Amino acid sequence: MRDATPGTIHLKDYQPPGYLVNRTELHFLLGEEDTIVTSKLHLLRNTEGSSSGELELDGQDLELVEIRLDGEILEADRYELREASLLLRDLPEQCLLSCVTRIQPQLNTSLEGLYRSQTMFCTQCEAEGFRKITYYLDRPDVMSVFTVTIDADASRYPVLLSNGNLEETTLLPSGDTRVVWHDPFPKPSYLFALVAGQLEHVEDSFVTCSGRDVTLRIYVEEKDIDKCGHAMDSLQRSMRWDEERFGREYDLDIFNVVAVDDFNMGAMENKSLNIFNTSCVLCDPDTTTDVGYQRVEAIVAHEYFHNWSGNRVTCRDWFQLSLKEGFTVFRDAEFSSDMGSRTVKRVEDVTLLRSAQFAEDAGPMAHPVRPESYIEINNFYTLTVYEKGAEVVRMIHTLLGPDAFRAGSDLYFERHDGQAVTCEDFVLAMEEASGKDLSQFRNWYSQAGTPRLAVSESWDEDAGAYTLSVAQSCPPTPGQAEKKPFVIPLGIGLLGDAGNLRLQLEGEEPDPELEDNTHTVLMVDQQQQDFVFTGLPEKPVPSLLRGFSAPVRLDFDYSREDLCRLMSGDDDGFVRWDSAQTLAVGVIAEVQQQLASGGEPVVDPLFLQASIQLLQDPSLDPAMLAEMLTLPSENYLAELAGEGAADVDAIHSARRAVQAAVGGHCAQALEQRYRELRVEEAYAASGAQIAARSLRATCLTYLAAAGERGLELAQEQFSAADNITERLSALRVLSHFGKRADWEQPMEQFYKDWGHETLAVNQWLALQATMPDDAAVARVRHLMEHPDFDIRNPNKVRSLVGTFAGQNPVNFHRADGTGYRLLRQIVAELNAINPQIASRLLAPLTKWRYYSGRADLMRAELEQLAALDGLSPDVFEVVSKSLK
Ligand code: B3K
Ligand code: ZN
Repeated sequence: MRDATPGTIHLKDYQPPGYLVNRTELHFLLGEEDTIVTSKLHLLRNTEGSSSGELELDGQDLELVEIRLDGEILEADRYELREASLLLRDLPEQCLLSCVTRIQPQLNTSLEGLYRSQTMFCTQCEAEGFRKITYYLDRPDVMSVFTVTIDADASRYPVLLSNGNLEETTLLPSGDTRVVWHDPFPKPSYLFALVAGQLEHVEDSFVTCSGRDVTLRIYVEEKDIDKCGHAMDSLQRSMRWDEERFGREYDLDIFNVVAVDDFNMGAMENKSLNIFNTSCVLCDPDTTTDVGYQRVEAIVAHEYFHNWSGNRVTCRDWFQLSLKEGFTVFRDAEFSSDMGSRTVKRVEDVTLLRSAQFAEDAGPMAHPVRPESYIEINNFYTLTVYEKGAEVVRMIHTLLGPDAFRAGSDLYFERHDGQAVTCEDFVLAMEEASGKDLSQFRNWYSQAGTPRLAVSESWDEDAGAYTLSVAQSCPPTPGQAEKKPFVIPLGIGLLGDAGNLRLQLEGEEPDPELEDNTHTVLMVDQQQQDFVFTGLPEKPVPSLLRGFSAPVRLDFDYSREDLCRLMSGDDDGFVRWDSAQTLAVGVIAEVQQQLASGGEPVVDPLFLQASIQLLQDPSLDPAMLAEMLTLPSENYLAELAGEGAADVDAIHSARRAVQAAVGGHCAQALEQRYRELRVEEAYAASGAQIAARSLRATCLTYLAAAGERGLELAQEQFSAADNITERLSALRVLSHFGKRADWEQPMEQFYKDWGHETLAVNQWLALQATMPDDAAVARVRHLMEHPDFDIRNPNKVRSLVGTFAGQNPVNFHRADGTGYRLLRQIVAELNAINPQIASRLLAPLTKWRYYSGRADLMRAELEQLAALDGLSPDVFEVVSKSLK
């Protein structure tokens, strides 16, 4: 909590630590009222740090019971207790510092440090939670070998876990059990973990490429023991994939995963003891949707991959967060692409990037992939650091090619194993292994904002020459008015009447070796560049930004006919989807104008025809077709409208009108696909079944937008479904397009049937939070009083309030301001309970500059938050930067 204005931490002020902690011995006495933590830190002065004997250990909300130096009690005048640290002076070069602290995990609602989740103890230390456990050099560049002893009442806490290997289990005279865990790999404190509770586990194994047998365990509450199969399979697949694709072998004999209900994010990669939010590990057809199954696979993989990209090689400081997160997201995206459909995965990632990361990059919290300053590091676990960071790694992969990229990755891991390093070290390894110069490319790490490419064409019929002129720019972001040009790999092809044309760039020798010369990647590295293609038989349609080769916005003035050609005929799956999106954006904008001038909406027949053609194209994978038919989201349309111009009601009505027109025009084809794709077999989270259900849900949405038939089919689907995916997609259609009489009974029925399953209830809350009807705000308030709602549980808060603010634009942005007020009130309450969640929840209010006619209302709520007593640094940072 804040007394004075929280300070800003700057990358430029980085200093190596004055001391290193060679070994860390921790002893925990877990109790119901108090937990006593005794630490023994084997300290050694750092030759690279400043040479004074001064040491400032981080510590927060701790009660210091005793402190000793080399066995002798330290008198109070030998140290200074500060608000968030313990200062020691005149320390020898080498010493043993022991501290006894008392903490109360049962009162820790921030879910950072050691805390209680239901009946168990668990930890979350990244980024700076360890300092809530004991005084320590709580920074990632201090790596230490940990030995952890836990004493606890075995009847309450039969399972006692920490990192590394279990060395000893003893029964103490007090009746408590004592366990000792030792982790041989030096690690920073943020990777420390402890779990104690009444847990069951499933066990399997994995034989590594060098033949070592690894025991794999997933610990859960007894009631969830049947929901671990998918996560276990995903873990084994991830381990194999990381060996094959990145040459990374697992390094201990045991790998544990624990599921906890109260968790601030998805999961945490603590060394050999990953802790997961239950929502990101448990899977069952009645509680987990298809998307949920895919997410579990991706998150299990992500956390596992951190064992190398994050744990063995970690970050020097938190400004380097993307070093581990961007790289690991890139790795998990590659894994998911290899496990399923590469194009669909790419489309999903781009959808997230465009609708949310681009908005972040255009908002008051915009920051580079490697930020230069922060007030609260927890505010920087962002889409920019994760998703844009992964795009930056992907561009390096594109620029180097797969082999040189792998060589760079091998070099990086080999050179820096056991070290805490920087993004610069990663780029250097990539440069050295490939011989490529990435000097200018580094701008992606230091400059915020989404670059814009304005592309135009000219055609010289006589010469058969086609010129693409590319201009790049990047809007100003906080603290960065001017930007230097980026290196932007621009994947392209040229589409002719009979398919993609052979490419010959002026001034380049034709490459006879090249089998596929219909695709190339242009290097855009200046503000303005021309690329001339020669020897063309006809004026082509350019297929631009293939595979979404760079995280940029691209403008090209396509005719609708050309977009239809790309949509049906281009070789690149991403461009096919993107052309459908661009077409839809134009059609929706046109309808929005018609409605604004009081006219009847007329949807371009070309668009309706294109939709029919897509539906009848047997060559398209149903999952891809579902993506192509899905209209751009209201959030994305608002983002495209730009600052001061987003009119959520008009966007909603126009999008609805287009849905209804497509649904009406294509009714027969939609119903036919809907019927054909019905899955007869029992539920399986297989690619084929997931694709079928996804396209069926898309068809059902259009049919319901157009009239009663869709609602009838949705009622049937709801009753017949053997899985939550189809139950929820039916309920969504009924509650978004039907009348109260259509959805009320099934909504109640769902709760009657699945009210005992927390994860199902969370999705039921989330669905109701998205309903576009007039009663939405009242409904959300009512559900906040529901016995299943708990403000202390982040999953509940995210499901109900986060979903409302983020995915119900017409109601969040109501002209009467009640949506904003609701969010402000819960953020104010959460500020005192769980600042991390409070600050995250706040994001939709920070976009006030976008919403026409609403900016004052939104600002007023932010101002009220700014005036709150005891504002946490987390909320303070977001509110103050948003109001600037
Ligand atoms: N590294 C954690 C995130 C920690 C967030 C702390 N506020 C999970 C992940 O990215 O894998
Ligand atoms: Zn991560």
